[in-house]
Amino acid sequence: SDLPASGRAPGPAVPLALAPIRSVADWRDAILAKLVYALGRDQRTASDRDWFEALALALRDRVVAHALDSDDLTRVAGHKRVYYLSLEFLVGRLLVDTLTNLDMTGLTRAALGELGADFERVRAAEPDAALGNGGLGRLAACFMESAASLAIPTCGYGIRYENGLFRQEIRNGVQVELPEDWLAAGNPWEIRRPERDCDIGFGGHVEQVGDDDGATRCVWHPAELVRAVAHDTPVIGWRARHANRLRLWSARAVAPLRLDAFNAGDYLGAVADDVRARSVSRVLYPSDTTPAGQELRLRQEYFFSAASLHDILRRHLAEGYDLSRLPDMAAIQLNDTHPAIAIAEMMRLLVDRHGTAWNEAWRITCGCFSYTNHTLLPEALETWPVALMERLLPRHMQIIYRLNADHLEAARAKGAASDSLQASLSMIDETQGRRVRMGTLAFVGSHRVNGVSALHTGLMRETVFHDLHVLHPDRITNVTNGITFRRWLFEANPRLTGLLVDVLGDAVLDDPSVLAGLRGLAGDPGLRARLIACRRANKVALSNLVGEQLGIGLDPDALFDVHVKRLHEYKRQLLNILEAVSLWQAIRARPAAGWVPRVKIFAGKAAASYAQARLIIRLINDVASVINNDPVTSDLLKVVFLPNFNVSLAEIIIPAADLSEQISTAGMEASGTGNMKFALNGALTIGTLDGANIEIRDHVGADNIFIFGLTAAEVAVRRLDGWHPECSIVASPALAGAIEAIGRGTFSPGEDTRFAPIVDELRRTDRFLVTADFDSYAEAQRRVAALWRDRDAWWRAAVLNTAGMGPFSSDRAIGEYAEKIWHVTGLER
Ligand code: GLS
Repeated sequence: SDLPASGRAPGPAVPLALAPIRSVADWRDAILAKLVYALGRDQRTASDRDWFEALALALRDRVVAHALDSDDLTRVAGHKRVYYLSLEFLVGRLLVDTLTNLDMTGLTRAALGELGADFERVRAAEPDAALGNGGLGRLAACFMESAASLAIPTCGYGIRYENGLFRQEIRNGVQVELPEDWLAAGNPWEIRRPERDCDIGFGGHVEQVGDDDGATRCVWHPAELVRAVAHDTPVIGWRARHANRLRLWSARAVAPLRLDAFNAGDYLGAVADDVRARSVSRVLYPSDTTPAGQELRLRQEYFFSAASLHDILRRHLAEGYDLSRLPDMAAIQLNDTHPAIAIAEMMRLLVDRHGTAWNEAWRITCGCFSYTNHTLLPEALETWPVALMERLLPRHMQIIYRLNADHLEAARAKGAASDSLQASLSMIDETQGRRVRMGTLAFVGSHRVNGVSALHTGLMRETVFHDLHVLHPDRITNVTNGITFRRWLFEANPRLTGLLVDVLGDAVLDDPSVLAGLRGLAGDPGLRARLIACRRANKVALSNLVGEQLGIGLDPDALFDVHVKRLHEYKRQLLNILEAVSLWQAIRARPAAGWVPRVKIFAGKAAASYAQARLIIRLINDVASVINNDPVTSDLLKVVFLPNFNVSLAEIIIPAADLSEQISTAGMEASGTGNMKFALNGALTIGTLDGANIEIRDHVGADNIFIFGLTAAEVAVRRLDGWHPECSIVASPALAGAIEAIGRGTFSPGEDTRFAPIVDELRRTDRFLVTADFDSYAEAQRRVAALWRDRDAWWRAAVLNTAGMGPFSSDRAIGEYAEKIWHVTGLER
């Protein structure tokens, strides 16, 4: 038959595709209709938020039409789909993203103008969706946008947290965490999909039942069910080529109200089940920290993994395919180990529910799954206590035992038979109580496992996954991270984008490799003058924000030296602030020595329970208040800590940066993606040979980046050879002076022990080798200052940075996943 497996005739996909908007008046009327008829508001009294909502609804109509169309084409073509399972999607605002990709920004400015609304204020009225912690979550959001832009049929699956990452305030220098209620006024982008809801079990017991043919199978009887409630956000690709969806699950009780209890006057008891169920999607778990709230976290992981797999199998079967064909039709990417339990769930569904034979089920599972590792930090490698797993997911624990037995048997057959090798390869860690190693489960159940930069992938093979790698030498592969240029260049930096289009033509908007054409213009004085003007305007905008928020006046002609990311000791904000203290001391000693005026800008959140990181935030703020008020240095050095770092703030800060701080202890930052955003926008990097910094150096040229410090190999040696931080401190008067000032209470008058935990860590253990790298870092900062004085040389380097960043587009990264891991292509129209 000519009919595809779906049984549907190919044809014009969506009868409801909307007619293109041809005029400002059309678009104005469409927005106004939403304001009046969907929201019930009056144009004369509408707030910025009302206009945002009306505009988002009008845009959503258009995006949804594309999504339905893309869906239909995918189904009719029998095209493979990608499923991206991620506990985090750090989406940020969607308005400008959508306008950019639909090419409707100019039209919208004009239409809102006719309606008496201000585009910039309407844009700012959108809450920033912070359903993630940092790089890992933002990568997932960039990947969703790139997959849509490349027309790769993809569905992202995650949790619709009611409260995303906390809102940070700084009070008297101290981080205060407040809930971020981004959904308080509703979310116009999303669409409820009640027909996709499903119930997810927890706890209970497993029963063996005999089949007619004498075989037995297992039936799990959960003690508790939680309903997974589906919400879709359409994701439109560049130039509206294709649209995908992000399906986020929220949790509620299957029976949200016990009417008998309510009628008896027990109002709390009547909703207790619902409150308990809803806690599963209440808050984003602070993953950058130590184990706490363990059970809730495991519940979250299983909840969204199981709901997503249920949805994937439902779609596959509804389209008329046999389960044996699942690997041809579905690529399931595990974004870190958080969804790794999906591997056991897939086996359960296939074997227990669909009666698939064990070995065939395993073939299907491994054929579908692949896993990305995002960190080698031991505290971040997930393991779950066996006892907890047995209680919460009894059938999954049985499945893991059997998978582990098969896996260890296969290892033995390949010669990995010694007790120590078997213990290291096992899915069960017996060294600290019995715990399930989710990384091992993910590795064994995937046909491909990838790291996120060349260095990181190499370290995976050599360290954490060494023994598994020997067993499966072809499994680990590298896909260096990328960023979407639509958001991080076109939207965040329209000035630079306009300039690039003038110089390189429109092609630069579609093909990042065109950026390389800038290399030939690196010495061009005309280009340089325009770049300087554009950077200066961005710096003025950031200075205005700093003035409004903190009351600190900045000189936009100073060097803006920027360190923004999560607060973590390995990211070494401490190294930066120590150098700032030492610089301040040096300027005070010789104020007239021709210093380059500098503004050190910090932003980032610390996990609430991470005391040392919180103390580093305090130190930065306390140093800032002393330095910023010192009349001797105030024209030459300022320190700024901008509160509540999020995607939207990053979009303002990054285009205004001259210098990008990427100074993690080598071997610890898996890739970094902030490093890419800054370099693309023409900031020069000061950084260690860590993560993707190495590849950035290779692409922008070693002369155009300030590399310093120990290499990953040298760090490993240092840690083994009994090095003591006191040796580095004694050898460096500048470092000793800075630590001494902090320890003496220079920045904490009346409380000289405030920073004792920091000073003690530096003097006694210094696990992140801050003291070992200090002199090298300070020397690199002097190279920075020297280059800054040579304006031609600085701007030449800046041009070469932007010119070299084409390969760091997330389109390239997604293209590699598609080819090497997912075996899928873009959908042809
Ligand atoms: C992270 C790494 O720490 C980053 O280096 C990396 O860029 C990011 C995306 O791959 O993943 N891992 C993690 O747990 N959080 C991250 O940001």
